[in-house]
Amino acid sequence: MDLTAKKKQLNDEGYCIISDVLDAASVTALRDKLWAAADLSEARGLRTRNIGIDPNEHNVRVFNLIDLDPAFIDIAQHDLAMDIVTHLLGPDFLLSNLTANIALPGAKSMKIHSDQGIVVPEPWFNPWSINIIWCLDDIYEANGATRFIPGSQHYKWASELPADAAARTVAFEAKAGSVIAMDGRTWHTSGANVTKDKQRALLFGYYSSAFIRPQQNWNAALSETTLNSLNPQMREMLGLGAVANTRLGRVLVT
Ligand SMILES: O=C(O)CCC(=O)C(=O)O
Repeated sequence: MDLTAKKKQLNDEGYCIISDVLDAASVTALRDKLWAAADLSEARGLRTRNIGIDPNEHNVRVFNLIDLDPAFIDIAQHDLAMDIVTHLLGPDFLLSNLTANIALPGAKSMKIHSDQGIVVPEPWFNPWSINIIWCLDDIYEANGATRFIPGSQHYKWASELPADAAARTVAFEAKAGSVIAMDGRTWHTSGANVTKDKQRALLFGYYSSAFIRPQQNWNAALSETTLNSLNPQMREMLGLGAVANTRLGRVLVT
């Protein structure tokens, strides 16, 4: 696999797909841990269904995964993820969150959006955020694969979104164990799962440039156990240290 070519595709087309990052056993283990994490989240009082961003209860949303199982801390700082995120955003970035969306049969599309548009006001001239999407199932149109508008990473204003945006979306296709890297400016949505019995589980590692306040302050909800387990890279990526805004720092000292 030519990672250089994949990174170029991410630059040129707003996404790339890298296959065979996780082997089958790891995918199965992560899927099991994800369902256990969903149960733990519910037990802690953080709902996983009907949370207001999906049209019905057939999407299972699990937030703050790094506080639910250490396996997700490893995923959040996986070498491949770090490499691709650094490629697009540069070295100064934060992990906003690691979440999951399991689209069960009957799940329908959410509203089309760009993730960068949620955290940075328009116009959007640069990639300042990225989603690293981990496929825990094969994903394809019928089981509700994420849909995106090709070329939409170039939209600078929300007004550039075409009236027929939904019709222009294309479903990603990837095997379980793949990673999809998606420029935060790419407009996208979850697909409808029209299968009878196929699930679609995806993990979303959302990273943004360090000067952007993350979408939600999940760090404030990390347990003592999780906090004590974090390595220096993870602590830095979560913005837990008393460090300067490094991008600004570089401007001042160079
Ligand atoms: O689940 C998906 O396919 C997309 C989810 C998404 O875009 C979101 O939660 O913001």
